[in-house]
Amino acid sequence: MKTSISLKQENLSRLLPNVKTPSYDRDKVKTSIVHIGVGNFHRSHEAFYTNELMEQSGVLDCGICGVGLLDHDRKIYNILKDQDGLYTLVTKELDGSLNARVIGSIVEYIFAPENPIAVIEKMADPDIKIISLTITEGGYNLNEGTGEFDFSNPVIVEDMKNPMSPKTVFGYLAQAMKLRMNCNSGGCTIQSCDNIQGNGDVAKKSFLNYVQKAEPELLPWIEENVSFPNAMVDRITPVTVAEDIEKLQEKFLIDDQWPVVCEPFIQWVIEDDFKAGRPEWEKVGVQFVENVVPFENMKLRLLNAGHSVLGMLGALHGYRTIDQAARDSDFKVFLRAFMDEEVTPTLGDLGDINLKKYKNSLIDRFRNIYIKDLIARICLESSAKFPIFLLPTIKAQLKNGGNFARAAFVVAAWCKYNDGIDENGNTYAIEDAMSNELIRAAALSHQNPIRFLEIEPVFGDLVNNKAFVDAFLSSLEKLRNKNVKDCVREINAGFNEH
Ligand code: CS2
Repeated sequence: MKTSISLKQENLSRLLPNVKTPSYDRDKVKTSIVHIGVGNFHRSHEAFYTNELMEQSGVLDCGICGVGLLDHDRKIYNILKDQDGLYTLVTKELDGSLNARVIGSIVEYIFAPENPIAVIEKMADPDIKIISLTITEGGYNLNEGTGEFDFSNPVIVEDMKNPMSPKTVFGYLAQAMKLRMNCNSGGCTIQSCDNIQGNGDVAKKSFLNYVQKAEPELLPWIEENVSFPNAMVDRITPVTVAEDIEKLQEKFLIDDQWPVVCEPFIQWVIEDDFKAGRPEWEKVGVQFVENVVPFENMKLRLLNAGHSVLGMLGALHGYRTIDQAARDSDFKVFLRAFMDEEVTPTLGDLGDINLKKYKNSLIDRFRNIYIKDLIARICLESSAKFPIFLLPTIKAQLKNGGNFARAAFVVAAWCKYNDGIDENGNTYAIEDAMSNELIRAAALSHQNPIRFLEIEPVFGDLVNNKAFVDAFLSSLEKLRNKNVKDCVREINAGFNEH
């Protein structure tokens, strides 16, 4: 048996010919992007596009310096250090074939808890033109109900007290912007890569709120010198499991401690508003547009909410992966009707986009049996996801007098999900920053169902909307008396697939 080769710069030339490796000289790469949150998604998306750009254009001034702010980032820090910043990206095609390529665009990494000053100085370096973020939907520290920045968050309180040893992204950005201003490093772009409606606007709002209290004298400089483009980001990137690591060893003879696997599909649509220039990502398929809103709405309300639909229904039924739920004919009909009848009317004018084709492609992507996207991944942090993915559809449909029965049913399914037990009696953990509140509200809802909608940071004032409350209550009652499949079949009855 052939032995596998450790992924390292010096070993790249020994890898099998079917593995694509960076052909550009990584020693010549100049860093101009700092990225906070080097998770799987960053590695399958921005780092991938940037690798492709350097590969195709030979222009090497857009290297990435990764930054980890959280203790759990120590793992990726150690691995990337060990592997010279290299990792393998494996795309799983619809026919089950695998493509492996080694990504070389991350050329530096700083682990912030070990060296906060180095992070601040790096972000303030005049060569850095973009600070990009994947800090998750919940990472922007806004209360969904009130829309206000949460200054009571203990880590924010700490950052305000100890500005030079920050813990949060806001504390770091504030100090970095201060240094940029004082050293005349020039403006830059803060680019959110999270799945949020108006992610640039949200990043701006959160950051300026923080700065207004923490470093108010900085505000005019930031207003003038920093841009926050909105963007839609897309690539389904599941959690890496042990089997992925083993497959890579067997099939490609690569020993990679943390490869990334993902679907072949990729999309990035960005508002072209970069204060200090940007890589020519359009050369590798990134779309630059004036208005990203239609793309965002379409993706968040169809793909991400579609995931939540399959995730919640699938979890109650006892499925483990999204493809299982998407291949269930009852859930499939439910999902399609949700997309067509409830989401589509809220999307407005989408210009040239062929929506029917987009929806069909989503169903195919969800059904990819090789991706094995865990339902547990989809359901985690739902308290941050529902307000972005699903509730806007309900609110828009309430406003327009449209149908939202299926969306309300999914909210009720989420309530039941928080009981932590599926219909086969298997228990699971509720992984959510608000898990205590969710579990408690779900428990109370057995006596008093409306208690779940009283979680104000999630639902805001939806609890006062009679039509929505009625739809939620009747759905929850059904779900507590019948299994989810029977409920779904009942809802599906009468709907003809287009
Ligand atoms: C998923 C997303 O987290 C979720 O619930 O819907 O991570 C999704 O896979 C990506 O946004 C795809 O681009």
